[in-house]
Amino acid sequence: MRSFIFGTDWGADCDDCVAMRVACRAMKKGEINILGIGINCVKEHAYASLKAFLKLEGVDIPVGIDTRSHETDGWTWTENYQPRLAKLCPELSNKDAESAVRVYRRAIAEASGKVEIMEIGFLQVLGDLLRSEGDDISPKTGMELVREKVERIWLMAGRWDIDGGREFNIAWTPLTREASSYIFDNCPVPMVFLGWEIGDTVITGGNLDHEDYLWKAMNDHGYGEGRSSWDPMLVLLACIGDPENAGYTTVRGKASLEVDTGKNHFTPDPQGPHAYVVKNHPDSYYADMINSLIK
Ligand SMILES: [Ca+2]
Repeated sequence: MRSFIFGTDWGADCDDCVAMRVACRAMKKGEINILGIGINCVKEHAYASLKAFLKLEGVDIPVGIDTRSHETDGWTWTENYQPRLAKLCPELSNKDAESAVRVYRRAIAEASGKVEIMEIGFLQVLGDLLRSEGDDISPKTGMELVREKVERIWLMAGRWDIDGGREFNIAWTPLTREASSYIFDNCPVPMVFLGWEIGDTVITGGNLDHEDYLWKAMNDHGYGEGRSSWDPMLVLLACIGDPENAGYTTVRGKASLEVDTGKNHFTPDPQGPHAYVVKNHPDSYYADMINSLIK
């Protein structure tokens, strides 16, 4: 079975909740294993609300957080769906969470085989992982662990339909801009990007029963009618594991990012370490698939 580490800016938007359900359902069906989750956007109830969501989904996965991630460019961090979920785990707070980098290092070091990473949020935890030194978990550096054990990284990141696009996950905060640029230039394993332009017009979640806690989370965030599917499309692509089978064509090359502006660029190259996906089907094809998986 394929094993994953899963990064999320849980709380920044509600498509992460839809994506989390797609991932949890795949895990419950025995299609994938999720070894650890890292939250790279930390609000007051981040840890408790995600642990509650996982409990409701019927899975138990180690969760770490990045305590620096509140340092942003004037973002108003509203709580939206987290307080309602956090009430289900009142004994938990962010102080109970380990650092996301430690969760990742342990998951990779202890994995019996290869690991893949799916990321639907900011990239500073992945950057910190790559630059981590040996510790009590493993004498190996993060770069060594990733090179030896990580097979591929799947990212909802970038805007690839226009040169110089700026996309939230890699452009919004100084932390993620610096980390994204570093990762694009130094990550030793292949990366597959699902860009902003792919999921924006694919709307999912509006079909859910109004008693479903996933629908309540989406409604708390202001999207009871459904939300763009940036993150669930990335998770579904990663779970299927083959872009062609998931309904995409890929463009190979090398991604780069301007640290000061957050503008992304892509140089096509058939041998490049990166690829972004392009849709082969109308939006309804992907929306129907996700809506049936989360129902
Ligand atoms: Ca996200």
